[in-house]
Amino acid sequence: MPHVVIVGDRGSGKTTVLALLYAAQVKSGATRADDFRFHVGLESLEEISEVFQQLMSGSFPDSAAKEGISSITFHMASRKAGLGLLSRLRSQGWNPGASASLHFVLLRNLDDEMARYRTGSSLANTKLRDVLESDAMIILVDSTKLVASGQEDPVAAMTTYDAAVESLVSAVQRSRGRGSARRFHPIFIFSKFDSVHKEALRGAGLDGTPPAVRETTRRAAYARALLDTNLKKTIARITAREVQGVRFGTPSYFFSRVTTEEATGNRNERVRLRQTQGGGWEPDYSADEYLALLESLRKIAIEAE
Ligand SMILES: Nc1nc2c(ncn2[C@@H]2O[C@H](COP(=O)(O)OP(=O)(O)OP(=O)(O)O)[C@@H](O)[C@H]2O)c(=O)[nH]1
Ligand SMILES: [Mg+2]
Repeated sequence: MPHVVIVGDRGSGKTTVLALLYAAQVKSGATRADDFRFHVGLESLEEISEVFQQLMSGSFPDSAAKEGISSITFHMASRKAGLGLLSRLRSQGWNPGASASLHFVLLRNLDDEMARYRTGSSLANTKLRDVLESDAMIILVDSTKLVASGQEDPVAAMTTYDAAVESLVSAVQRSRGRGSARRFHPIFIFSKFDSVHKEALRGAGLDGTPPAVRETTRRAAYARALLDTNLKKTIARITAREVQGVRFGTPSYFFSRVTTEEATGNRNERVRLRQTQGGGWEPDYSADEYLALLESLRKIAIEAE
């Protein structure tokens, strides 16, 4: 089964992103019931349902749930697969070529893990092989930590994180044989983009709204304007194509936003809910981004299988 490694600093929004990815699958399953279905592997069902329910009741994942998820499996199936009406008529059923499973491995405390890795011991609490053999890496970028060019702080969390991600990517490169046919897909998710500092955007000459999912080129330029300053080493590593024979897929970029209601008195910051077309409720989040992310994950899974 293909593996996706999710890396992110402590508190960078990993659990929230997973819960929103789950929410997007629920949405996708509900609105395209005929074409799409998914389920979560039994071993992670309870944990993901819990954080999902917390979001649905307006809260961010609580610290009890936070400790839970270190790996999760999503199974996705589609009847469409872009194969057109003919094949649909022919098969009249679920298209095996369009079903995909993905195993996600979460790496927290990346800095500690990499320090341990460099001293020769295996990545703590994780299946080292899953990480090194992964097909894709989701690199979480905590948008609240982004700074403008010239404002970089050599001891800031983002700088440390950049070095840790870069060394993880190069560990993946080293572990692959020369000329390995499998592609490795870097995926950047800007978490908490609703709370990005205006100065970071202004400093990069960007406005507050990233170009739409379909505008691939403009969108990449927008993301790179932020990453070239904030994740220099990682970007340099990933754009040095085919180093040691590893083929990198074109990086993709997604922006995760949640509408929040400010903390008041004894109440924590809340996630705003909105009504869905069907009359139900869902968190007010960047659903388009997540549906696009799901689609690209599905493609990666199919390519890898
Ligand atoms: N405004 C805003 N805040 C967010 C968002 N996502 C996460 N947060 C905040 O960041 C905190 C941590 O989010 P989590 O999803 O628990 O982060 P994590 O990376 O799983 O944290 P650990 O598992 O403790 O490392 C939340 O409690 C929220 O306060 C977001 O999209 N927008
Ligand atoms: Mg967490």
